[in-house]
Parts: sequence; structure tokens; C-alpha cells
Amino acid sequence: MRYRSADTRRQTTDDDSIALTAYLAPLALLPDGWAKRVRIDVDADGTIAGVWPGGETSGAEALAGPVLPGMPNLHSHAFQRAMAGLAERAGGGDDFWGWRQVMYRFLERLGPDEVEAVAAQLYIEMLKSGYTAVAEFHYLHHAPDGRPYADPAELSRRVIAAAGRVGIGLTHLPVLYARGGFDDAPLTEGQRRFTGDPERLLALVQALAADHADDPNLRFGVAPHSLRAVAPDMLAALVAGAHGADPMAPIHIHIAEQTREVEDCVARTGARPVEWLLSEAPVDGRWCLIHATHLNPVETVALAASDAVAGLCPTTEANLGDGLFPLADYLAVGGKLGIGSDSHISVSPIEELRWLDYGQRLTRRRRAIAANETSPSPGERLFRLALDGGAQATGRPIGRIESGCRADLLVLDADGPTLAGRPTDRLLDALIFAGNANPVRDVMVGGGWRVREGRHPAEQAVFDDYRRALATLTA
Ligand code: NGQ
Ligand code: ZN
Repeated sequence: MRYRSADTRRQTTDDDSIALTAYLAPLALLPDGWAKRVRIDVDADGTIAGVWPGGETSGAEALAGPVLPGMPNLHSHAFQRAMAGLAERAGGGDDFWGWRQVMYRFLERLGPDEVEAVAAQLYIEMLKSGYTAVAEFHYLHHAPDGRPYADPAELSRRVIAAAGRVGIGLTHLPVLYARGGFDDAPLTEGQRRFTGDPERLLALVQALAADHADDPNLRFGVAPHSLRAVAPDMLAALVAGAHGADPMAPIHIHIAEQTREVEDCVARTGARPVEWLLSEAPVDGRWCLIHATHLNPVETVALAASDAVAGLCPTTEANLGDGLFPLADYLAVGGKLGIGSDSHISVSPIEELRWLDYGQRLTRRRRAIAANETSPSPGERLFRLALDGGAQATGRPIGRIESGCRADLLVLDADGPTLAGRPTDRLLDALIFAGNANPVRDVMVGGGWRVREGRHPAEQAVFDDYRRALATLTA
């Protein structure tokens, strides 16, 4: 086996060995803990080919600080980035449902160019803050008048193009949205851009998957929007069709976010949303239940036992006044979780994890609730849980510095004020619970550098496009 230094990586080797690029991490978070002087070999495809603590380091490119696996962001509605901060006035009932009306009105002017420009800006912000992959819960399918575009996958293609332009890993989840509520109400005017049925949605996913079959940074799944928006027979058809085409396809669904949704579900079905889903749908490790805010103790245990991931979005859940996920009880029974930035009022894994923990501290009047005997560091425990759950929910080999995983890496600035002088076993506590600066210095996705010294090479051009899109939206 031959190793090539980074500056020769585009050349081919003169024997039949696999071309590898070697990096040297002074410190790296590996699946079984922190390790010093770790050589990480990356193949030409962007996959980690070997991890060698204390290994041979000649020819390896030295990384500038402690190295973490990149964080998956398991829940995003990219277009909502453009309205972040614009829906903070009282009115429309001043609750989640009023916010939703504001969001629907905002959609009226959003065309393909705007969707692509906003997504590219958002994905650069994600990369710079430490998210190296995103699951895009994509329900904006049609033109503002509700008619399909000439290519029904137009807006999906724009989101995929944005991710490709800036180089973030993408799990694209086209969404089925078919009714206005548990009472089978028709869609309102504000919802007509979302409409679909299982057959057309599955055909759209097939077409996209065929066009992008060999892109290792891209994966497809499907998302029934919610039990409100998808009737039981359509849910069954969608899930069966998706798994017929791709047995491991991720399935994401919004669930039990608002108390009204719980009440409507009970009134209609006699069961609470998570209770209903776990008994009526084949929920397993391929599923991600977004929010799952309102769980009773029986549901909390059952969700953990299902092997599905709870997709938690603490800053959006706080912003929308959803309620508080029962984190401590869920962790006590071994539940899996990941984090998402959802409406993007914040784009920071640090802030999501910080508020995930602080919600518990505030209500329980206790500290460090995420720590346990094997993981005395709450920051490290939460970070690792979100890596594992995020990787599972995105359906891609990410979240670990390990052979066979994608080379999605974060290099931290250990000399800045947040992390300077912190011992290794406190690094992730300092990262998550202290300071306001972003200590992410360099970001690699699939073996390629996306951010170096805090800058993405396309950030100015992407921001210019975003500003132009905003001008159109607010004209
Ligand atoms: C969404 N967002 O799909 O963007 C939803 C609002 C709905 C959140 N639930 C729409 N946070 O749930 O009906
Ligand atoms: Zn959502």
C-alpha cells in the first residue's frame, strides 16, 4: 500500500494499490474514545480506509487541531432559512398555528431560483458550524399556483444542486402531504404547493435516485409529512413502496409536536400519535420520528424499544412553543436521538445540544442530566448520541472516524478562547456549554475540504445570490 501526501492526491499511483491520502490528527474522537496522534487514511472516493492511533505519520498532512466526526443535521426545511426572524410578532393567535400561516404566506413568492439560492446559503452556514450532512424534509413541490412544474422534481433538483454546489452530504426526503388534517379536510390554498399521492411521490424518488445513483454524498428516502397530513392507507402505501424499491430507505415523519395534534389524533383514532404509529406502522431503525415532543411514559419506553431515532430540534421547538421532549426518561431506557435545525432560526449543533440539555436543567432543577457512569461528560455523551442517531437517520455511513465511513471531519481551533487550556476529557463540555464563538476551523466532507480557517471558497458568491433572492422575496 502506498500513501500519497495531500498535494499529490490527484495523481495516480504507479502500482495497483489503492490511492490514499493520509492525515495526521493530533487528537481525534474515535468510536471508543479520544486518541492521540491518529493517522487517518482516506481513499480517492472520500471514504476512510484506515485509522491508526500512533501510526506511521510520514507523508501525512497535519491537521491543525482536535478532530471530530462531522455532525449530521437530521431535519431541515431549507426555504425557512429565508424567513428566520421575520415571524416573531404577535398575531394570528401567536402560537405554532399562527406561525404556520406566516410561513405559508412567505411561500407565495418562492420560485426555483430562490429555493436554490436559499438552500445554498443555508448549507454553507451548516458546514461552517460543523454540520457535514443534512436530511432535507422537502415538501415544497409545486409552483405557487399549485400546478406541478414541467419537471415535477424541479424543486428537489434545485435543493440537490445547492448541496452539490457547496459540498454538504445530503439525504433528500421528498414529502407526501395529502390532506388538511385528521378530519380528512382538503388542503387549504396555502398548502397546495405540497400536494401529492404515494404513486407520484415514489415515481419522483425513483427518477431522482436513478439520476444520482453513483453519488456517495447523496441518499434518498421518503417522508410522510405527519399523521395529520397523511391518512393511514397512504402511509402504508408510501412506506411499502419506498422499502420495495430500497429496503434500507430512511422514513421520516413529524409527530406529536403540538398538544392540539395529540388531542386531534386521540379524538380520531382513540390513540396518541406515537402510540398509534408504533402499533399501526412497521417502525424500526429505518425510521426517524421528528420532534416526538409529547410522549407519555409508555410511549417513551416503546419509542426507545423500536430502534427508531427521535429527531430533536430544540431551538425550533423552543421558538415555536412546542413543549419539552422527555430527554432524561428517554435516555434512561436507551433511546436513540439526533438533532436538526428544522426552521433554521439557529444553525449550530452547539446550540441544539446546549438547549437539549438546558431544557432538562430548567425543569428538573438538576445539572448534567445527560451524564452517566460510563459517560461522565454530558457534552461528550450528547455529541456522540447525536452523531450515532444522525448517521442512522440519514441512512449514510457517517458519524464515525472509522474504516468504511465517509471522511466527514471537523478540525477544531484548540487555541481560541473557548477551548484553550481545556483537558481532553472536557473539550466537548467546553464546546457545548461554554462560549459563543464557533471553534470549528476546518471542515472536510467526503475527503474534500469545504471550509478552511473558517471560510468556504464559495461563500461570497452564494451570499450574493441569497441577497438577490431575498430582494425578490420582499419586493
Ligand atoms: C413544517 N414545521 O412542515 O415546516 C412544519 C410546520 C406543519 C414544524 N412542524 C407545518 N416545525 O407541521 O404543519
Ligand atoms: Zn419539520
